[in-house]
Amino acid sequence: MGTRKSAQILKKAARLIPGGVNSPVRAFKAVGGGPVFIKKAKGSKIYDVDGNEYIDYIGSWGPMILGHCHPGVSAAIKKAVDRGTSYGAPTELEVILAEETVKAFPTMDMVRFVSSGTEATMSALRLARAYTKRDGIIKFEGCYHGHSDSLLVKAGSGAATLGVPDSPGVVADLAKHTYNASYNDLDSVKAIFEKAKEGIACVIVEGVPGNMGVVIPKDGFLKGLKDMCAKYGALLIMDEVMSGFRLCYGGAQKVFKIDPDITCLGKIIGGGLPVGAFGGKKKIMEMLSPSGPVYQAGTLSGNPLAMTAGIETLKNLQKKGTYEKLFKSTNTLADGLGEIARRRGVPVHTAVAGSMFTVFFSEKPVTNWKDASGANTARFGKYFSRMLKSGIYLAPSQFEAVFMGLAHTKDDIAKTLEAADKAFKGL
Ligand code: KE4
Repeated sequence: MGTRKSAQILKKAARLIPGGVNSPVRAFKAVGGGPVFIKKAKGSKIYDVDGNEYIDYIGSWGPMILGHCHPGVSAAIKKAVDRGTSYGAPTELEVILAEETVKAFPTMDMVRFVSSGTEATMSALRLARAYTKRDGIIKFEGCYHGHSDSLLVKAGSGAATLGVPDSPGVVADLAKHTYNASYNDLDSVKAIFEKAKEGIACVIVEGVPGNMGVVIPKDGFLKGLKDMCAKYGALLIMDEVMSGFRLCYGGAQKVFKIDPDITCLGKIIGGGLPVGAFGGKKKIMEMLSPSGPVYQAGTLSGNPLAMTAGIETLKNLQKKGTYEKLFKSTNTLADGLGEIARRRGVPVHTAVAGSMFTVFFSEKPVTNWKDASGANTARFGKYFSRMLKSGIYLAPSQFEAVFMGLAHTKDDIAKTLEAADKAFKGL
């Protein structure tokens, strides 16, 4: 049916909203062409304003693990609306979701809700700096933790040198306190701990990276980070905004048996409404205002509709067989795509973590940003566009993930593999 209406709306949108979008990755810049504007979604499908139907593997970048318009979640939100949309005052709903959250993530004694993953990681950094009375932070090249200034910082000339802003507007004086190590390389972390003149407050790491594409932690890497943090008196912050509830009902820390000092959550915990969270040990969390001196706040933090969506989503995720079903469909699709690529003579490397995966257009395995950035992004762009034309809605970037949901059916997977067989041909 073409995408004429999307193109028309984009023209108007671009006059009013930078790039016509409210989050850059949605603009399709990495793959060319213009974005399709969405009109509605249901289950595993998403529909654009021209009436095209797509099988949706973005799922709002992770939150829609139950599928769009899940009947239980939608009904609960509709009922909640009639009780009011926001009070700016405490509600029992926040306590219910807090209880559920610390039950799912027993490494947390307490949790604070915010409205995005960015807010969660930004606040976690402030808390770690206050708790340790140190300014330095270590992150990993290729990992993304939202757009707060200290985290929009790339490696300087060498891994152990001061960070430099990864975006104009990030103050160099702040960026220099952020150090970038190489993922899966404990020596690069040790070098920073040893060389950084200032003390390191924390190491922040994605539970399983999904923002350079999915990259699997090598055996012992995460444990090594935890041990190194203990040795140097730094906190380990595990950013599970993407991996939490996606790798299992307890995130990467449950899969890899890691005990982080602070965990950040988002996406799924809001069931499609704006929720982020950060939580950790009592002695750290109690430093947060109003119990302690570390200020952090938010008008819509703990919003009753968002809490309702989160509670309902987590309730459904605990149903028997949920993750077995998710993992089965994830592996069926990931293996199928790898098989087709091989048959079509296209070198790919597939990385699967729970119910998310990435097909890297790479001749070799991807273990860090250096490997990932060597992927053939032009070939990915062609693949993406061909799949979109066949009604398959993938993340418009090689450095993102496929998010499987419970609403994806065997028929969806068959149709996706059929489309892939055509897309890989002559790629
Ligand atoms: P938000 O502020 O977008 O809610 O969360 C930031 C964030 C923090 N930590 C991790 C591990 C994340 O993946 C994210 C956000 N993920 C991207 C997808 N790669 C969101 C999509 C977008 O930016 O539009």
